[in-house]
Amino acid sequence: MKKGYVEKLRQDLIGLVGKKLNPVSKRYAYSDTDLEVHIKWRPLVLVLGNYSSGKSTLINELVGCDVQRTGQAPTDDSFTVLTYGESDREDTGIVGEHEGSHLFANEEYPFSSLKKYGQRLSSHFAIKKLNSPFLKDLAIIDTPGMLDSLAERDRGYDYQAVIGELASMADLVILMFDPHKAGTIRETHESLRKTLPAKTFEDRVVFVLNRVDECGSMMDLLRVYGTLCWNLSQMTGRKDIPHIYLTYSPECQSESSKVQSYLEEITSHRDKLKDAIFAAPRFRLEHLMSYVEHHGGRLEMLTSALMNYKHGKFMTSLKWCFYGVFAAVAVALGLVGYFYYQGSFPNRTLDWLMGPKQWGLVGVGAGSAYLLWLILSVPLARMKFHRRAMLSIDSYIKIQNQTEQDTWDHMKQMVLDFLSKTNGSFSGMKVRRDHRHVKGAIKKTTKDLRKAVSQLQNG
Ligand SMILES: Nc1nc2c(ncn2[C@@H]2O[C@H](COP(=O)(O)OP(=O)(O)OP(=O)(O)O)[C@@H](O)[C@H]2O)c(=O)[nH]1
Ligand SMILES: [Mg+2]
Repeated sequence: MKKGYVEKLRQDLIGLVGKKLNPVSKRYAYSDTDLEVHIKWRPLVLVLGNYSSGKSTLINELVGCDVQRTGQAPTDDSFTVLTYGESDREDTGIVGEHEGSHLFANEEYPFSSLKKYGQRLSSHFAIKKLNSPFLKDLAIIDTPGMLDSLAERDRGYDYQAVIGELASMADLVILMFDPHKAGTIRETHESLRKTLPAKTFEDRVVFVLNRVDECGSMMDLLRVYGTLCWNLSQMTGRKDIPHIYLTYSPECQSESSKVQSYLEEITSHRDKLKDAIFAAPRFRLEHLMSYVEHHGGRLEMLTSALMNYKHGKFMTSLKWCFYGVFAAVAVALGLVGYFYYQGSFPNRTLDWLMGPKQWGLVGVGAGSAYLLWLILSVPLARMKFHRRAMLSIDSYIKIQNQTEQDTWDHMKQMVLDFLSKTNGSFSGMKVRRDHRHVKGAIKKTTKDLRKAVSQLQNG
């Protein structure tokens, strides 16, 4: 019943994103793929970490068979998506396998946006279908181990950007370290920070210090743990330390560490980590909510900046139309004065008012002056406004906190691109309508999902 309820909610939400957010996203070139693509597939767990930190070993343990290669040196330079596949086989094993190009082209999967990273990535991306019961409710992605930043550049595709995109689709991100390299992932952390919604970052990212059996003693473990904490606080700029799971693989545990008593205290961490991974599908609703809030919030800011631009432009035009009235009145007065001194205006008031020829001339003179003013000055003023707005676009949006500042930093270039592409000529009414749609979608999602989440929590 719970499953059906969550599934229906999920479908409703995907429909809402497709109907309300997607057209807006496409119109302003916010995303080149449909927004709902990222949320329509199954719950996802992304495993990241240094090379040889034990990512593949953990995954093999979870799925119950040796599906991923493991080894001491950097072993795996590919992304592998492991998902469920039906089979009559009794034992757990691979029942289907495809290359990246198949995955990126197939609409069933959420990875089409990765196509833009080119052939190098697609030849280093694969999907394996396994008949493992663990994968019935979620898919898990094994990633190439992180290298130092110099070596990262040789991969032939933007590794950090790919990590960012995958992380934004994932319901849970496991960040794995090992005692030998406790904290060499500053860039990855930065790309996660940039792509994951700030509000859910803490819930979604799980830190793991793996291979702790290799520490040798409690003192060494404390030293490594301290180094990792220090590095994390340097990366996050925060003094509070996130929860870190201290784990090791019982299968790979070295003989010498089996007699070490310090490991007894932490044997339960491996199971707790597995429980957290098993629970990933439960984060799906929160993830969907934050997904809509995150992208909706960005689109709301984009449309709001464009609305403010349009308003500023309208006010500038109005101001110059109004100045034109002065110009017309000045011309009219000039003509009246001219005729008066020429003596062509009769002195008597009544005749003066009745003199159609002069009035006609004054009217036509003032009207033409007004038209000429409009033709010359208003477009010039609008052009000047556009140029100035492009330089001072920051003033078109009100920023109240750091989160809004981050959102704006991300959206600013998109606003500028749209303005320069359209040269500032776009329908203000359409932007206002889009803004309303986005706000409506966010409101409905948060209301429906908050209710659903609290109902589910209360059983
Ligand atoms: N002692 C010990 N060895 C481990 C543990 N986990 C993994 N290993 C070993 O460490 C080596 C690297 O493990 P992998 O699972 O291949 O590591 P990885 O993170 O997938 O490495 P890359 O794919 O190269 O990024 C292998 O030889 C494993 O047997 C552990 O908890 N303790
Ligand atoms: Mg591996």
